Amino acid sequence: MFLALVLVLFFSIHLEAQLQVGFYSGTCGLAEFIIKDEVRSAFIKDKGIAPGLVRMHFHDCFVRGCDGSVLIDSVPPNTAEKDSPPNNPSLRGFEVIDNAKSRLESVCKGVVSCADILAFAARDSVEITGGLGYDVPAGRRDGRTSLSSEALANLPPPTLNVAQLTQAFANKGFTQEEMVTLSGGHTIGRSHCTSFSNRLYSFNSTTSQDPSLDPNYAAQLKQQCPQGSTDPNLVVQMNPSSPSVMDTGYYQDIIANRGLFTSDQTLLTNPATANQVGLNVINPFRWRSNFSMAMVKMGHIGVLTGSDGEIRLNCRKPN
Ligand code: HEM
Ligand SMILES: *[C@@H]1O[C@H](CO)[C@@H](O)[C@H](O)[C@H]1NC(C)=O
Ligand SMILES: CC(=O)N[C@H]1CO[C@H](CO)[C@@H](O)[C@@H]1O
Repeated sequence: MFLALVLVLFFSIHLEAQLQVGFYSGTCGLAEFIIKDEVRSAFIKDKGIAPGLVRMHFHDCFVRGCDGSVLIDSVPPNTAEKDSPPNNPSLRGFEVIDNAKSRLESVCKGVVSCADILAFAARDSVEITGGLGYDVPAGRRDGRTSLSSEALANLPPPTLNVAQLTQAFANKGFTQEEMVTLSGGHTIGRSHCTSFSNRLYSFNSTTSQDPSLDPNYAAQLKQQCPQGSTDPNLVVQMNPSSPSVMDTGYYQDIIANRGLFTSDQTLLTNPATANQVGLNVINPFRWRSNFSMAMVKMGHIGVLTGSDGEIRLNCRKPN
């Protein structure tokens, strides 16, 4: 009887294992401050750190949940998430996480998970680029597995149409509305030419340039991304009018047929998503608060809590 009670208690606690705002207040009170400080000083040197960390959190959460798996280095023969095509060479900001982690290890050893550091750093990046700050529920623990194949299978490619995007986000528990909201992350940052050059040069067998792309913007992109360029490092800014500001410029771009990816411009092809794009343009406050709420929700995907997983000592390798 007692054993049964213990089991019931164990499982109910286990099921309710949740993240908590202020999780480290008793065990590492300076954690959030230290992370914010590292994000700030990195951002001063390189504005690209902010979009890099926002995207990194997304790529962590969509693959095996927010368990810091995106941070693990490949160890042959395993190819880790970070070395799969959606992440390499485009993902950036790993050093910020490493620097925060080493400071945290020196003040409170083995306490703050890498998955939480990334969640806090993404929030700080939203804030530092002018987005609405939000409390980050914490208590994630780190996973021990990172597989390139899972990044490929779970991260939506930029060629998806609105139905496919809706499905990809539904697979992670999001509504179509939340998908549109989160896509607004593309209001900051950059893209490699390789992520959209098909729209400029090889759209389909009869049409080389995507007709849904504003021809003037296409011409500009062609200058920045010459056909047949062998330089895999060529990049362009997303939302060129304000690439470092968390505003609704992304949605304005879409309305002007200047969404960079097929997956951006496609939001105009469905009545419900097009309507939402328009609402976000008209009411930037709506998007700002929706975005922060959706980021909090994203941070809950598939988290390890309680005694699951571990607190990695080095974010690049399981203990
Ligand atoms: C809706 C499906 C999505 C697709 C298909 C997609 C695809 C992409 C691609 C192809 C890039 C450019 C990578 C490169 O070539 O450098 C990119 C960049 C970026 N994405 Fe997404 N993404 C999506 C959703 C999101 C979400 C949900 C967020 C965050 C909330 C996000 C945040 C970013 C940011 C901030 C960048 C710029 C990264 C940098 O400057 O380093 N994306 N995305
Ligand atoms: C190529 O794209 C154009 C413009 O969207 C379209 O009219 C045409 O039918 C497409 N051709 C093929 C072969 O898919
Ligand atoms: C997904 C989401 O949170 N949508 C909300 C965005 O903001 C509007 C207005 O503030 C709400 O009505 C939506 O539910």
